[in-house]
Amino acid sequence: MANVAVIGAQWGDEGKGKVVDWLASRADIVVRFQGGHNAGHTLVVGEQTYKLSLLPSGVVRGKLGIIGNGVVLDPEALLAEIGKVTAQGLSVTPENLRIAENTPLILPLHPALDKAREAARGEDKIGTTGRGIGPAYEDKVGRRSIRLCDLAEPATLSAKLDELLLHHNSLLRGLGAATFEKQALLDGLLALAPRLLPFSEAVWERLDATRHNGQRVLFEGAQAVMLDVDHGTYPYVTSSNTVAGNAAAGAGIGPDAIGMVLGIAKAYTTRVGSGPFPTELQDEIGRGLGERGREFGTVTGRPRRCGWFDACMVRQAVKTGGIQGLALTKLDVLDGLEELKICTGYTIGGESYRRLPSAAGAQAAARPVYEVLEGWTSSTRGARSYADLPAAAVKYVRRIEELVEAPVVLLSTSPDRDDTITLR
Ligand code: 2SA
Ligand code: MG
Repeated sequence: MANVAVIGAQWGDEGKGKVVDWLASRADIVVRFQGGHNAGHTLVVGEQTYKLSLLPSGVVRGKLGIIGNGVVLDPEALLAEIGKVTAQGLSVTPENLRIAENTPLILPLHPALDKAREAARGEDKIGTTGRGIGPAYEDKVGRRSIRLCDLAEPATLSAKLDELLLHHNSLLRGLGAATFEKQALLDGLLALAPRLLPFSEAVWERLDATRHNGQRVLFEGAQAVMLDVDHGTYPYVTSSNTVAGNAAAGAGIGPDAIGMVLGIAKAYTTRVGSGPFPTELQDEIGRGLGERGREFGTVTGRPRRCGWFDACMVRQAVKTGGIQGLALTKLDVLDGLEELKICTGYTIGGESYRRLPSAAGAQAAARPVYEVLEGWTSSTRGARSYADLPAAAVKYVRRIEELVEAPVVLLSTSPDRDDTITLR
């Protein structure tokens, strides 16, 4: 089996955690290549539920986990998460977790700036997770980041902190937020250094070795294509590239190392945070989807907005994200609905569109064009073969394939890893 990259095809929370876990059993190394502890991947293994934010999902299955340079890493959050899963019986050590030495760090000033900015935006807030993700990526592109490797060089660290604080304290002051002292930050980082540096290495060498040693790599995406900083519903996006194209850059290996790109899509649509959502349902049906699907943010606990499946948007995510096959999750949440709608395009100011245009005004004005399909009354929950599905459910899946122009290769019918149907 070729190396696989798994990415979200909607606005996140499509069930990547389960699918990555399912695929992890067939891989040797699981790599996170973007995002940070804004991600929330839920894995159900027997009686245990693991909620991972930063750790590559493979750690649950005893695989080597790699945090790539494309991630922004909050050291405190990492150590807290390691503590949490250790209490659940897992072991995370430098033996099974490696972190790219050139990974930019999230410092306490990043969430402070993230939150101060969101407060200043008021009604127009992005609805970020408040984890400092955006400000940390700004510093990376602005060439100011403190990176993991800097923890080994106190003199470099000290000079870089001066530059960082010059930038951040003036921003924080402007927003009326508390500023940061250099010495406290420096002391904090130097205290963390001995706990973090044992994980640090040039992970590109290890990844390069997989080209010869037969080890299989799984690239684990976080968030989703419609939250991509270029291809998503900008500015209501996260600050990294979530498309499969970034799996290579965010890990430190050539794009040819990615053999197959699997997109994950929910059988309906959800979104957490602000921004356009053409198929959103603010009625009983939408509330029902949220209840049956238990749609609450893994990291922040925020209720997710719910709506019909948007095939127009997923088709766009397939094209821009590089998705070759789809895993469709949570089909069972649609059980019992009399009829189902699928969005096939939009009307914007009286004109028909088969794509979501980039301009924010047009996105906000997009009204869905629906195709209506028959629902099913029997339960699909826990179905393990195509033959177990009602005919209307099969029709629904087939229609999605046609509209998004990608085959559905996996169907997930419950959070349990075994309740997965392989279609091709
Ligand atoms: P940020 O914090 O800068 O990345 O926020 C920017 C936008 O990206 C969205 N975003 C997410 N959307 C869905 N799931 C995410 N992860 C958690 C989860 C979210 C949670 O898996 O449940 O617990 O609330 C995630 N991370 C970022 C965010 O909502 C903003 O729209
Ligand atoms: Mg999630």
